[in-house]
Amino acid sequence: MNKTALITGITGQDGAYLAMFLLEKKYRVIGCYRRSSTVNFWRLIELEIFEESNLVLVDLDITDPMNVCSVVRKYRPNEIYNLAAQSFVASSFENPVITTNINSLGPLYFLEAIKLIDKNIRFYQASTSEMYGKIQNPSQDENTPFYPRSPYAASKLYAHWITINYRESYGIFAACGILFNHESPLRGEEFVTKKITLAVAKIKYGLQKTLYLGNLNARRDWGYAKDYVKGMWQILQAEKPDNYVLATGKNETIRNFAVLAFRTADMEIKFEGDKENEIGIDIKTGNSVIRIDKKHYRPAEVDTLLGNPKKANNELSWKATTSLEKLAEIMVEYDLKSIGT
Ligand code: NAP
Ligand code: G4F
Repeated sequence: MNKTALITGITGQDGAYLAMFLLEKKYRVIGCYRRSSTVNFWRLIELEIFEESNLVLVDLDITDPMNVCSVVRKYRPNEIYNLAAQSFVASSFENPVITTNINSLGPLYFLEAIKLIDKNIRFYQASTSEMYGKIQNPSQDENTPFYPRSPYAASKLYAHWITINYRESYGIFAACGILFNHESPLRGEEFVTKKITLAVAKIKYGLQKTLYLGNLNARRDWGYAKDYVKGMWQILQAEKPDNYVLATGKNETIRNFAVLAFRTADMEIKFEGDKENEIGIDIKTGNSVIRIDKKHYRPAEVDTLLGNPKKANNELSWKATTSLEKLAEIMVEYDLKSIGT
């Protein structure tokens, strides 16, 4: 019989790609979304899976424990992927309580539901490299100590440890993927890569003059979301539940990602000036296309992240397959096409 997977956060970047991946594997997918006044299924439509008969869309706000329990009881999935979150780090400084309610208590409600309803249900928790925060080792793996630097990271750290605790206390197959940044054309527009690639397309078509960014020196280990959702599935197919880092093992600055993205659209950028006076200049036109706006600085920054995916490579045969240059190209080409039509 085909397996059933329940995905929370189906309207988000990863939820949409994971649903597509699992539907291709012939799963029945219970896609959970929270009701809003505006319909929010554009990613599912974009991936052409919205009309799939094996995709069942279910109204579920993960901050409601009764709602969580009744959905788990009704659909009795084989696997649950908890991807729902308030996932924007900057917002978590403004909304720490709602961030914690969603990111920390949401997974706890699922773990309790599994404990009470069916301990055979496998559970995936979307842990994050943000938990390493002020890094305690130049490259981070499953044994690197955590040092969260935002309410978001702290909320995810609770979820990470409570998942491990339910695994150890009740023998539940509860696993954590510690994923480093992963991006795609379907990335939310507030995240820096998508903000950059969208601006590149708008500047190219004369619809925007300047892109305002925050800290250009931050470094991230960026991969392609499509590679990472496969890793989530592999983590739940392992023999035993565990924690796995998924990352590329390379990192780059925000500044250099911007250079790569503009280059894809035939614009060479040079940087001049320092700190908040730094500007990115389009060499051909002389226009200042990048400027700093201090409002994008965070109260506490995660300066650099660099993942070591060795364990996932060795035990799951998982590997990130998309270079940053290719990722920038995929994203810019998508945005050029969507802005140009
Ligand atoms: P995303 O695009 O921001 O999607 C988040 C999803 O969570 C959206 O579908 C959102 O629904 C849903 N959600 C938020 N609050 C909810 C609630 N109370 N009840 C039900 N659903 C709720 O995030 P993503 O990039 O796909 O990331 C997926 C997960 O991986 C998140 O948990 C994130 O923290 C984690 N993660 C992401 C990365 C990354 O680089 N992308 C790295 C490590 C970990 P709406 O559409 O209604 O807002
Ligand atoms: O793209 P970001 O907002 O992603 P961030 O904070 O790394 O978080 C993302 O990845 C995490 C995994 O490590 C996930 F857990 C989390 O859910 C999310 O998906 O910012 C990346 C960096 C930061 O250092 C930020 O300060 O870019 C810097 N940055 C510079 N200018 C900017 C901007 N970030 C944003 N969003 N907007 C800017 O204008």
